[in-house]
Amino acid sequence: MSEYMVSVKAWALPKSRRDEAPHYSKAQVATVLEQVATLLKLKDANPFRIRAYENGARIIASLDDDLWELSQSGKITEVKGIGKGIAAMISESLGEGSWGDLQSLYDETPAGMIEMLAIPGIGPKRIKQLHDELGIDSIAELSAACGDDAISQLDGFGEKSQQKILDGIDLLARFQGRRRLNVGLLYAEAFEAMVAKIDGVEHAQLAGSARRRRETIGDLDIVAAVKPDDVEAVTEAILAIPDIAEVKGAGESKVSVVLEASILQHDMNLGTLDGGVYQAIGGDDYSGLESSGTIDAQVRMVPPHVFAFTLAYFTGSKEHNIHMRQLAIDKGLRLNEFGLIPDEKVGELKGFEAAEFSLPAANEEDIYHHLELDWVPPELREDMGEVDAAKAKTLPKLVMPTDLKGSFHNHTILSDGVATLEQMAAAAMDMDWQFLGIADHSQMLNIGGRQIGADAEDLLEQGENIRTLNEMWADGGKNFRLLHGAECDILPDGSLDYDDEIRQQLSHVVASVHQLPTWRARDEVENTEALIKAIEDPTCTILGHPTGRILQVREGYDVDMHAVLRRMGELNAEGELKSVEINASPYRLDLDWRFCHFARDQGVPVCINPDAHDTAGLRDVWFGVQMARKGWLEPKDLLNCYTGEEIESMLR
Ligand code: DGT
Ligand code: CA
Ligand code: ZN
Repeated sequence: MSEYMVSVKAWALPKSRRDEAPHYSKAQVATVLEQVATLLKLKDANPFRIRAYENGARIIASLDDDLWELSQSGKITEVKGIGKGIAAMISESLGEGSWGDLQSLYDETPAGMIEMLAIPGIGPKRIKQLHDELGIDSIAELSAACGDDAISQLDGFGEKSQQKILDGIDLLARFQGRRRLNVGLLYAEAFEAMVAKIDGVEHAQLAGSARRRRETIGDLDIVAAVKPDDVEAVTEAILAIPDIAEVKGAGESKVSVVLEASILQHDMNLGTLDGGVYQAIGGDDYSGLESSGTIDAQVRMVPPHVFAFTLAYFTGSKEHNIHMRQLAIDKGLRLNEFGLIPDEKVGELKGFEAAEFSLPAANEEDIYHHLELDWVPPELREDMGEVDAAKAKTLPKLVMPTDLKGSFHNHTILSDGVATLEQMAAAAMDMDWQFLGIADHSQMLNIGGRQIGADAEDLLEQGENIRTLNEMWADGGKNFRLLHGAECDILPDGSLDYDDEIRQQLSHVVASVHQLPTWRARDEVENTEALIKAIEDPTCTILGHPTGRILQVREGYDVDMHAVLRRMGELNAEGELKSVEINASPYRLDLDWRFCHFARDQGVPVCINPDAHDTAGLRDVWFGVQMARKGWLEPKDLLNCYTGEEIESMLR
């Protein structure tokens, strides 16, 4: 049974954050109507009443006209589907900020029943039944009842629905807490832009783990430069942002809020996912959670001359900060979020008062220079050697997205992609790439009993098509080529899918494990042996998503990655080309960035692969670049940064 802690925000009627009417937005009114309909369902209320609120929510949400104007002119009752009662309620809420007698409806519903609504696959009707028959009032109680096998005994439930509920609780628990980098950054960029354009905010910048490009994000940290006299007004303006679901705190210099998905302006598009990833994350249930999710965010307001220090401090990491602070102490300086302060000047003074004596810093560079360090890119601030390298002036010149000239592992309609060769090639040319590696799944691959991979015959035909296209581009003087590879399954014994003679006809082979259950059931020794056997196959060029992890869903299988990378290093030293992939899908980011450094030191070239399943998916390389940067890699360490011609001659 589930050991996860689950805590979902209960519902509350919005409180007006404005001094004057209209007190709420159309979206807020629609949300309340929808919530009321659900609360009424939890009470088993009159179906006509429920329907009235449901319809009302839908109509208001899709209304073109200004709701406040309609309400003031009294025309709101003329809107088809909006009854007198609901119209009056809307007018009251917009005009006066209050919600009539709805508060009691919210109050009388146990918070735990509302929390249970967040579990995928269980609705108000069943929650009411669980409440009435077993007295279940919270997710914790529901989880326990499943563990006691009590749910499967209920009328209308069974083993299957009990398991589905458990899976749903699991999914919800995993989903909470941290969000993947791609999602965290969507919220971060939207919120940062809104804060930055508030009057009185001189500039605002994202800090924290999102700025350091960690693979998952706990909460967002924004630092804003605001003159002390403006702090109150800026605080008010932040709190008036309509996409704030909840205000957790608003102090003198800090605002803590929960952001709603509506801040993203448009629906979150998960794109075409790898079939395996899609299944692993929980399919449509997950998509639903993802696009309705929230994230915590903090804004810290500081006077402009302190901004750089606060930005550096809240960028972290904590470990990097501690190392920096120690360096400062060695120089008789005190480093904190307010300044870099000579000890002898401040004595007992603290905080802003002490900071008046700080050395000046117009930007982060100045802070690092005061300590005789080169500026450290945020991605490197993990206390993994960057402070020493900054002192020795040996920090790497990190790869940038524009350094990439192509990638090696992408899918088309031949396996589970949705775009043709021509479409994928056009998208790659749009990115100014010189080459695009096609690597569709091999024949073995099944997902849910359906063959996803390409038969050998079809694969060879794809090769013909690629040759024709390449000739056309060459004749037209276009510096672009498709590389004909395949993503060959690594079988449990380490051998590769397809016959040798088929693989020998390809420009490159991405060897990947997909039969995760088998590998996860085995120990590290067996898995390491099998992976080494796979990379030793003369046709193997790239080790694809080396551990099979899916972020926030499952760990990879046990494997001694150091041993695998060492062996790959030996093979490269012998003149073979064996590269390890950073799979850039934000669900994977595998090879983990923590191993990049080691791979490079072994002489193993790394490649960043979007593993794209549609044309938009090619843009995922950006996340791979972020991980390569976190892993200290420079263009010369990455196969992607060679020219198309160089790659052609390396692969042949
Ligand atoms: P997250 O939110 O869990 O993804 O990770 P961060 O790195 O954003 O951590 P968070 O939000 O707790 O704090 C933001 C930064 O503030 C953190 O990276 C470093 C700094 N910080 C927080 N607490 C401490 C502390 O106790 N000591 C020091 N030196 N720095 C801290
Ligand atoms: Ca954070
Ligand atoms: Zn793939």
